[in-house]
Parts: sequence; C-alpha cells; structure tokens
Amino acid sequence: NGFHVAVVGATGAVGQQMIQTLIKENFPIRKLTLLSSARSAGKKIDVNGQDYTVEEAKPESFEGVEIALFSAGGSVSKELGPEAVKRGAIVVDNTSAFRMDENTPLVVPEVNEADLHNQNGIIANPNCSTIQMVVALEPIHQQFGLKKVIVSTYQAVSGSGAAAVEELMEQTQAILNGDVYEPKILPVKSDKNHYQIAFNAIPQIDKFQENGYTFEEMKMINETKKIMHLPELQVSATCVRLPVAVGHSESVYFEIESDDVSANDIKALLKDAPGVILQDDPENQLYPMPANCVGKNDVFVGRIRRDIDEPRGFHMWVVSDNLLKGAAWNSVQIAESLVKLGIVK
Ligand code: 11C
Repeated sequence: NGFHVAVVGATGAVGQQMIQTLIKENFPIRKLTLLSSARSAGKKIDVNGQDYTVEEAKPESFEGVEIALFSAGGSVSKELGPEAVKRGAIVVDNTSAFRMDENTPLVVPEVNEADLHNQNGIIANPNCSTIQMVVALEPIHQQFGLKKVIVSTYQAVSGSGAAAVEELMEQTQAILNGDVYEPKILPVKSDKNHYQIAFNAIPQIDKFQENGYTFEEMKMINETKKIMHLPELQVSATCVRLPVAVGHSESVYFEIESDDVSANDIKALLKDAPGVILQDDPENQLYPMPANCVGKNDVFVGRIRRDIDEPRGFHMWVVSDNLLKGAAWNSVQIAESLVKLGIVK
C-alpha cells in the first residue's frame, strides 16, 4: 500500500526536510528512494530508525517511481525531471527550472490547487518567499480585490542552502573571537564578490538582472502573478538577506479594490484563512518572528494596519519557515493534493 516516492537532492537542506515532512505527515509510502548528485551518493541517512543509502540520480533511478520530489538544483530538474515523467512518475519540482513554463502549473494548494489538473507530469513548487506571501494575499484578493503589492523581505540564510547556514555560524563565531573569516558563499556563491553576513544585512538574493532587480525579486513578481492568476497585478519586491538561520520575514504593502475596509476586517478574514495563523495583538506585543515559526507548517501574519495616507492601502508582516511551507511542506502538500484529486492513483 502507498506510493513509491523518490527524493532527489536528499542530502540538501530542503531534501532533508522533505524526508522528515513525508514521515511527519504520514504520507503513504510503499518504497522510498533517496537520490543525489554523484558527490553525495553513498551517504547514509537515518529515516525513522532505518538506514538508507543515498544513490546517484540517473534516468534509470526512476523506474517504478510514482512521485518524485526534486530539490537538487535547476539543471538536475531539467535533465532528470522529464526522465522521471517518461518512466511514469509525477514530478514535484522545487527549483525554478519549470516555474514560468506555460504548461507547468505553479502551485500553492491554499491558492490554486485546481491548477494541478492541467499538467504534463511536472508540477512546480514556487520560491519560498513567494509562497508565504500568496498564502496571506489570496484570501484578501478573494474578498476585497487586489490592485498592488510592494514587498520587502528579510530572508534567512538557509534559503541559500546548508553551506550558507554553516557560513553564518562559523563567521559569527570567528568575529566574536576576533578572528578573520573570509566570506565564500553569500550573497551568491557563483557571483564575483562575497560579503559578511554575520551582524549585517545584504540587499542581494540571487544574481542581478538587466533591469536592476535580482532574480529573487523577479521570482516574487512573476510567480505571484502566475499563482494568483492576476497578470495585471502590480507587484514590486526588494529582497534582503539577514543573519537568521531559518524563517523568512516579509513586510507587505498591498492595495485593495474595495472601499471602507478596515484593518479589523482584514484581521477577521485572515484569522480563518487556510494555512494562516494570525498573531496580531500590539497591546500584548504579539507579532510573528522567525524564531517562533521554525518547524511549523503555517504562515504567520501580524502587524496588520491601514496606511496613513492611502485608504485602500494596508501593511502586514508575514513570517514562515522557508524550508517547510516555503519548500518541503508545500511540495508534500502538493503530493497530498495529487492523491486527493485522484491525479496520482
Ligand atoms: C532564498 N528564496 O531564500 C531563495 C531560496 O527558487 O527555490 C529558494 C530558491 C528557489 O535564497
């Protein structure tokens, strides 16, 4: 009973969370195959007390696999995703490889689960910072209409992988010890310059595009429009890396189409919204913070208030575990939806 599930990128920061999430959520698994690049193949991973050896991902690795969760970088997805589909698997891909492809649905189950019906074997899992924002925005869009979004992010280093978390820890320790530490990974490993992240804030996530925005910012802009089916929505983003290990935070300004809506109306709506936990009580200093969201599947929202000058404008603060709702949990949730909708049998 259950499915043959493969996790590709099993030794990475997200891959590890995918395995744990499959177990924690009791996903029906008949057989689990853990795959990685040649570099990490041979590593042993303990899954629920059972030792698994990670194998090198090759086209043949997908024989018999029914659901493949990919998180091993875009080039691996581009090469092996279609190979998995050819062998009968449905792929949930956590990279940006297929996200903007017309024939690939980009899915956040709370927002556009029905898009799963229009697929050719590959489902794209959006970027972490996009996912948590659209979970909070969708109920507002449904109820009051949405015209404009301006977001500034405060993103954790784990978004850049396990090695970036190590860099933050070692660098922090080195600076406290008065030692010299040469930054090697952040903001972007393959870019020319690397900067200190400890006790700092870096306004660059991913590489700069010709228009002056970074790729992370463009992902937030383009993916939001696609997931919410709002090509005309005005969206702009500034993405910043902070010395936080896990948990992305976002300051989101949005303008709605309806008049006479109060901050309390927005709060009442989000209180019952799927996947959202409202933490908004300024009198008691209650608001979401990454340290309190780590390990949780939900999107936490607080600090909801109306703009001082724009009556249809509001501000909110949105926090979520970038490795869970931002990646592993959203991927497993998509797999659950595929089973629920009878797309995977
Ligand atoms: C970050 N949002 O925090 C990125 C990580 O497109 O899935 C996720 C990259 C992606 O650096």
